[in-house]
Amino acid sequence: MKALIEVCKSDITTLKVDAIVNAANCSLLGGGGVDGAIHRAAGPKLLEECKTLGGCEPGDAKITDGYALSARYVIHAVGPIWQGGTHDEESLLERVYKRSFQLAIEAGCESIAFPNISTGVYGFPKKQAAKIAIATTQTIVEQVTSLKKIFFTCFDEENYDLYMKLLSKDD
Ligand code: AR6
Repeated sequence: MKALIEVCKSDITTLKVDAIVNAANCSLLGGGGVDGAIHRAAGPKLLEECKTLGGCEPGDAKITDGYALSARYVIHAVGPIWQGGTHDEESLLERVYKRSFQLAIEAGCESIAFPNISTGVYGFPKKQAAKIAIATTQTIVEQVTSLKKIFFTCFDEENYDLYMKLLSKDD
């Protein structure tokens, strides 16, 4: 059966899923936004493991334990910084979603929750980012049967409305 795609408006750190995705930076050593919230909720052991990973390139992701989180794993995904759209930002965003799915599938995850990667501090236009996130996810859902539930966790109203609209169009 195909995985269900759900949109929710919540703090991603509270979700009981196999993996939550973090919108991280290249250092993987924490930051603000969702990254800060995940590190606070997971506790200091998460940073200890992140220190062993040697950073991460934009468009790539790395997986760790979830420690004090309800989620078993955290997938640290480094989205592109928006630079006007001329620096391969769209394909890097697509790649970071694909790579996150790949890591989740390899780890045997059935459920995964994404934040709206790159749409905060990194300044990626929200509608464009939502379209890429949804299209990439729909391709994965067609190809992979091991995933059961995929959550788009929208923290702000604008992203929530965008995802609800874009996903209802496909019904
Ligand atoms: N749960 C779910 N979504 C959240 C939460 C939360 N607790 N907190 C914020 N968001 P951002 P980026 C949403 O800035 O743009 C960090 O400092 C937020 O509303 O966290 O990829 C990293 O270390 C927005 O829609 O990530 C990097 O340096 C989305 O998460 C940099 O920010 C992403 O916003 C990455 O920037």
